[in-house]
Amino acid sequence: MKKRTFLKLSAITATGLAITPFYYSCNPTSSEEGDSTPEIRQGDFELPALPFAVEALAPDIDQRTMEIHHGKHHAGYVKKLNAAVAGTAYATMSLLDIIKTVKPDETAVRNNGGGHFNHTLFWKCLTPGGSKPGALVEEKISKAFGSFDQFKEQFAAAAKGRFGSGWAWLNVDGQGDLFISSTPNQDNPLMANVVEKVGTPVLGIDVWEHAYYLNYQNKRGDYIQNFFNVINWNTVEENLKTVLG
Ligand code: MN3
Repeated sequence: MKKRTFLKLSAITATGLAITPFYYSCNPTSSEEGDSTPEIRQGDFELPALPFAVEALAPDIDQRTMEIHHGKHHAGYVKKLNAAVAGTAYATMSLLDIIKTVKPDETAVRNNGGGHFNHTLFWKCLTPGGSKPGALVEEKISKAFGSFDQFKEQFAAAAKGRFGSGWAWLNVDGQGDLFISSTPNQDNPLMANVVEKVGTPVLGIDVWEHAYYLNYQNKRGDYIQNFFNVINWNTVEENLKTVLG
């Protein structure tokens, strides 16, 4: 099979900028090439480039944090994921399928596959200066939470309340409605064999200390509040559309 052919699946936004819907980009094996030849990959996942400059989110997320978070932490998950899948059935699967399939005791694939997936989603959910929620996001948030303020309050509470390291998520459930959840470590709501409630995340916040400690130290609540300044709601809208089909 060829290297991932993301561009084929690109969408054109209202601004004319080509972007790749997150869930398509995670699923390279779903291309129309029809290549069903089993092939044992040695793990060819790659660290995606940031969609903005490392300093572009400052002061909400500072440059040094971004450099280490992307260049060291995320890079580390990719490297360890490639090592973990080498020679296994996971080596021929898309990242999305790996996440959906992984079992609780498959620790290396669970932690590093989750780490790669979660951070790839996370970068796409950020943009300098933030953007405004789209029509579909507004409609779905209003239906699920009553108002945007109530959503914000509940999302922030989930992020703040996660003990230790983990993530808070805005997800789509099986009925196409939104719900908030939180997962420990690098788990995420798509891990059907791992989580209590399965969903498809369209927005996530990393609350590991490596995501904020250099700038915020112990003040996780301040980091969460400022995260709302840099959310890329265009990505969330695209994710939502892709998930709802
Ligand atoms: Mn992280």
